[in-house]
Amino acid sequence: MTTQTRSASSRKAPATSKALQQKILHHLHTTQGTYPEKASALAWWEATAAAINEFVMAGLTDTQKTHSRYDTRAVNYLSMEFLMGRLLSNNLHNLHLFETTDKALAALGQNLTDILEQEPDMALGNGGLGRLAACFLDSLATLNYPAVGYGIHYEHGLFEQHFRNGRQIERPDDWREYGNPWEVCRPESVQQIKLYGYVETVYEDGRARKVWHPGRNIKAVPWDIPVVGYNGANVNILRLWESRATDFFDWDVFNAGGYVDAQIEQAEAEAISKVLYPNDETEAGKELRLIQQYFFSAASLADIVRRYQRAHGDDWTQFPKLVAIQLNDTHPAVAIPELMRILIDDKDMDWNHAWQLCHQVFSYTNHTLLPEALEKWDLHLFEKVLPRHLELIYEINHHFLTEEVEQKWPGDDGVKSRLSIIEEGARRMVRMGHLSVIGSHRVNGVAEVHSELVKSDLFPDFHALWPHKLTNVTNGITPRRWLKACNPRLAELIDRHASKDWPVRLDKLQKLTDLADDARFQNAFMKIKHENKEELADVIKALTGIEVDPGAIFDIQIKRLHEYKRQHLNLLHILALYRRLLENPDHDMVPRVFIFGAKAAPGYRLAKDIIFAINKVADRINNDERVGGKLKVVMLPNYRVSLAEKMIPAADVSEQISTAGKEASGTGNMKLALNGALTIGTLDGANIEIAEEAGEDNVFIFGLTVDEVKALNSRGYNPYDYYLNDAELKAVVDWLDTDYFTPGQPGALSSIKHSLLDGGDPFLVLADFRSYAEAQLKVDARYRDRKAWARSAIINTATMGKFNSDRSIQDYVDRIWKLKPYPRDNA
Ligand code: GLS
Repeated sequence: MTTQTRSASSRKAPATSKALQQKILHHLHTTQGTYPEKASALAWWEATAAAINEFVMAGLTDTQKTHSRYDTRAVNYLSMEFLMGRLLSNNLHNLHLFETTDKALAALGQNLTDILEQEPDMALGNGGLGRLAACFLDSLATLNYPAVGYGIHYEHGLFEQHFRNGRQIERPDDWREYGNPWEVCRPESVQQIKLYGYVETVYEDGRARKVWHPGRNIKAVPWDIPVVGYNGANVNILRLWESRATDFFDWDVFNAGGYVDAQIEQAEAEAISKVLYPNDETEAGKELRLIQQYFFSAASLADIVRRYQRAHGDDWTQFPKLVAIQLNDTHPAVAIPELMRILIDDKDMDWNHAWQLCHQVFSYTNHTLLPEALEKWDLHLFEKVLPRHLELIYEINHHFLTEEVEQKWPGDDGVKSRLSIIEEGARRMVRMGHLSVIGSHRVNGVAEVHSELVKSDLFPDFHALWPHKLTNVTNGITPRRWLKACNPRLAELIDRHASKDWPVRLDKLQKLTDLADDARFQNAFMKIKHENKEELADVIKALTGIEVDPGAIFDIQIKRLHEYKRQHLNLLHILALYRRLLENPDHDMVPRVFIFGAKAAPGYRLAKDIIFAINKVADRINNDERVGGKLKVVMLPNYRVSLAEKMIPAADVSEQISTAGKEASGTGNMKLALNGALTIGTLDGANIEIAEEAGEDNVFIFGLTVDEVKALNSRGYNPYDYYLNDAELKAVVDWLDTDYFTPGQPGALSSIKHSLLDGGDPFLVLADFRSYAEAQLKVDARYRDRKAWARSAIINTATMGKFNSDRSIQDYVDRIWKLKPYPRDNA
């Protein structure tokens, strides 16, 4: 990506390029111990990061002083995942140091764009949920809200994806292998975490007390990553916990010759923060996963309580005034009984007082309706790992059922069993969703339609009980990373035609709608899109060897691979186009490149088969001269944040084709539309709100609605009804059963056909196929009318203001967190 076109900053850089040059050289010498003629690209990156860190750390210190001086109320955002991506480019943009650094490095004979490529992605998340957490941290800092992100310092983030003969191969991701210049270890804030063991009841002064005798102690070591707000705003922290053994190394065993045994405890303890579970929206169901959840929740709570008590001692009256805790999904739900344990067992508080505090501080975000993603823990497992917490959960449940539920529905056992935290059955389970709703004062979904479904389908009884508890906060994305930094040409065009403060006031892009019909603006807008496509074409060539024509429509589907997201619907349509071209080489269509990026959970067979199918179909089509260059298919390996930053600015079409009612929100849909892609999508998640903002004329909506999906399912869906009545659909589904795409291996792609027919097609791919194919014809027709396309693309960019994550954060602040902004002193 060229750097000369970076948009002019609206605020002055805090250093000249000369001064920065000196700093970089200084760090090259003194922290890297090398010199320009010898330094590797990695050393230049480290030295540049160290130079920039001087500004970051100064901002962090000022922010922390300000927070402590005003004793600020803060939100503590507990999340198992933070998908931060790379930090250097983002920090440079947020500090208005991008151009200065570019110049400084150029004067040193270095290229900033190449240096930025040295940074490994911080991939401590799976997909949307983790990236949302990262966008929220950016917005919280930008808006000067006191906030701490709490998560896990995974040694290995999301696996690296490679393809071997078209199949996904996973390799560990070693993002910190050579250190991480952004993080600071804080040994002074280490916490001890207890696990296993048993609970004893002791009687003191006629009172029963519970004493937990843990079977294991683990050390939680915090690493702080500064989060730099835009425009020199606050610098907050993301605190990530790493697990270590309490007794690091058993000298006695070692000396007695047990070299390996001496390290067992260490290995077991370190396993907790070793890997991120690579499941998106599926429950891992593993003891280790439960321990991970408790480990980081308990460490974070201990830290929150420690910070509070440092200022307020045993005066708990201020606690709910100063502390808000957001549970990002149910993963940290065990924080609720943990806070009860701290207050009751450690601080000697009575139940009602403790529960009152608890309930005031917690709130919970639901991110999915998929049943397999709604966490439930086997009660016996829970009891083994967290015996005291299970007792506390029983007690929370007892109070809830006998006081609240009984009062509302006297004598109704049916409602009690539906609402109980404990699910009865052959295997008794602890329902983490119920615990989260009961322990929180607010619960939110992540897009309008999703929040309505949370009320009506997921938690209807809770909604009847507490009509004001459930609310909506539509997701958002940070325009700093997802437009200003990743699409500098478009950012600069916007700087010139809308107001310069659009990176913080994204609603101001609306002004561009006035230019949607202006031929010169259209040309400028489409020229940028074309240049971005040329750059992506280079990336595609470099990563896959495939040559694509930037004049073709770039049609992009990037997201985790999951049946509900329906990459296979996209694939069936590609097969239909291929077939049309084979039947009639003159078939008239605008050349199209279908580009995918997706990782599949390693244990999700069908998802991996779909990746294989896409790769095999791509091989065949890309090497078939008969299609005359009208159709190409590309699956880019190792989709991640930094690759998304290259793909999104180059997209013409954004594929958002989930089964209605399944995608809670989506955020890739927002990023692509903001960068001028036209959505082809179902009325699902935030697509609905995108269509409202952009206008139905500027998106291509198809398929069954949420209500139609429900109606079809309750009538009894039979995929054969569609398969047998649509010759083209039947032909492409059957094609998957031949060896056309896998020569010599008939049946290699049959699992997809099987899932669509005998497997019952749970995500209604066949039901939506025809309407999808028709919508794709409209895409083709619109693209032929260059002016109409440009107009729609501009309107998409212009109308995405609502999806600024600053707006989401402001909604959280107004409806849930009630924070006040505190710009740092000395800013
Ligand atoms: C997810 C949803 O699937 C997405 O629709 C949503 O945009 C995201 C953030 O709210 O959360 N839930 C989940 O478990 N993973 C997600 O990406």
